[in-house]
Amino acid sequence: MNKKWWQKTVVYQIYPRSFMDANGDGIGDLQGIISKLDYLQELGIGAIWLSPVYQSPMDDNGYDISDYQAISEEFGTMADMDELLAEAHRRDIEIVMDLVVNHTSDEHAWFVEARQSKNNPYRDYYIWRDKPNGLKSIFSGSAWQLDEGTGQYYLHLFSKRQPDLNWENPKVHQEVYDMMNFWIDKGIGGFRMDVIDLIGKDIDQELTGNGPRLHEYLHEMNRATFGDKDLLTVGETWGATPEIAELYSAPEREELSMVFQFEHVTNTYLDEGEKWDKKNFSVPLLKEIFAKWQGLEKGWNSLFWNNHDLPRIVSIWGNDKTYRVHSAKAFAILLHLMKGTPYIYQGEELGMTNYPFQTIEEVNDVESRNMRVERLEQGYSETEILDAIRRVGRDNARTPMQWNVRPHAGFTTGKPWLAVNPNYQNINAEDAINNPDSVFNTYKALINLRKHNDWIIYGDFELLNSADEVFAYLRKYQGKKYLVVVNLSDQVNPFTTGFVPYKSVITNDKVRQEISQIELKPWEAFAYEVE
Ligand code: TEU
Ligand code: CA
Repeated sequence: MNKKWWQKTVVYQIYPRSFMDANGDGIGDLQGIISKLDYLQELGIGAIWLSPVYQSPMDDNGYDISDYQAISEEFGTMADMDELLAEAHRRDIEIVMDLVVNHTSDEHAWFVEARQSKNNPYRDYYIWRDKPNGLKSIFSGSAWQLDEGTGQYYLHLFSKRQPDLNWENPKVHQEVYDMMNFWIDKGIGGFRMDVIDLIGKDIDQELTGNGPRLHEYLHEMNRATFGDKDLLTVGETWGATPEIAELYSAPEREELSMVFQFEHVTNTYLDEGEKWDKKNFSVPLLKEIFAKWQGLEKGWNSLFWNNHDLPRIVSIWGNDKTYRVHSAKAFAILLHLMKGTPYIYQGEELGMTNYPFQTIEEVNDVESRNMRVERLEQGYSETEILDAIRRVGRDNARTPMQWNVRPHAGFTTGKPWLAVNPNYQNINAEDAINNPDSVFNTYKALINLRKHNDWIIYGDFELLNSADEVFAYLRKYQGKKYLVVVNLSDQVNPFTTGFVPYKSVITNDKVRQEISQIELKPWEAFAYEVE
């Protein structure tokens, strides 16, 4: 097997706006990140996925880029970026940049030019039609916006300030590859590719995800940029099945290292098109989905519960009240002992929770705000809308990191751009580091285990039969067996097995001497080497 650094590492995602504010303006920044690198080194991660820090009018908090080769003033300067790279490398941490090339900002020079006239040389960098078709924006409403000046409509699959680039134009490819090589030359560790499954779209067929030319483009990108470098590349692919994931990540296809698949998210609570409607968490379905993905043969998995678009795992599937610590650790143990590269989203290692939004004024996110306008028109009540935002709104993940018990959780000395969760007195990094029983120390232990145990990286995966709410699996490697058992429930659940525990790997409870016939406590999770 072809062993790569990115198969052995654990990646930590930073949402810069909300991580650490060094200059007191209430917005997280690059110097803030640099000041917390020691914290990340202590946690043990090997790479940071940095959400966008490029120049941007911040309509979608940086996912609307107006200059790919400049740093947003809010976040710092290119000198700060170079310093971050150097300081991270000094601690053996790679920096993986966010590559957002399905669309730009409407303030990007290419779009400013493109909308000047129908025959502007940049017109073809974007997608124009005389009449809209039925395509919908992922952020509500039509995906077409009339450009008054030239009388045509441009496509925007996200906000109207995020016009889609025209990937049918080879000049766009070259611009993107040049920009990628600029960052590669700076020494970055790779790219996380935003909604990359949309770039091969067939607009007139109203086909957006997994379009006909997608893999041709990615292969070309690989050859023109990172292909001969040892970089981590991960595509955000909402529509990927294991078959599709192999197209992206089978090494001989020369595309990406891995993709983020979302089946475990969409099938259980965030069904496409109806994200805002309540769906129940089904553990049997979760088991089925993971067992299927763990069987991926020709590619490589990424493993995650959270990112900046998703609700906090302890709140959506765990129990963020009575069993917050136990359930946060249970999800960590369940995921980090599977096969694939784990990603931790900032604050997940503290067991941070969703935010108790009371009014729409507290909400910043463009997706949530657009949804509200649309749903009010459709007759939903303000209460129903806020319920949905509290459950799955993106700002739940975006409230500032909780560092300590000082005002605003030590995130800023100013006024934070988004309110800090009031529970920071109990949930914060400083307390967590010093408490051996904290969620943080379970994450730290899991990351450390991965560094020293190849079975976690390469072992085979086998799902075991168990009670509905119990997730139990076996990893097998070089003649040894490792049993992982997690009770994903507030209830006690039975567990029966023929295995004898030989050596404890990790647990969120007391080490058991015997496991052949036991009652699992609520959210109990453990792993043993077994015979
Ligand atoms: O997300 C893609 C995407 O489809 C999400 O917007 C998703 O549908 C939604 O957030 C689920 O709640 C990526 C980025 O991760 C996201 O932050 C950006 O807003 C989006 O692309 C546009 O760049
Ligand atoms: Ca700042």
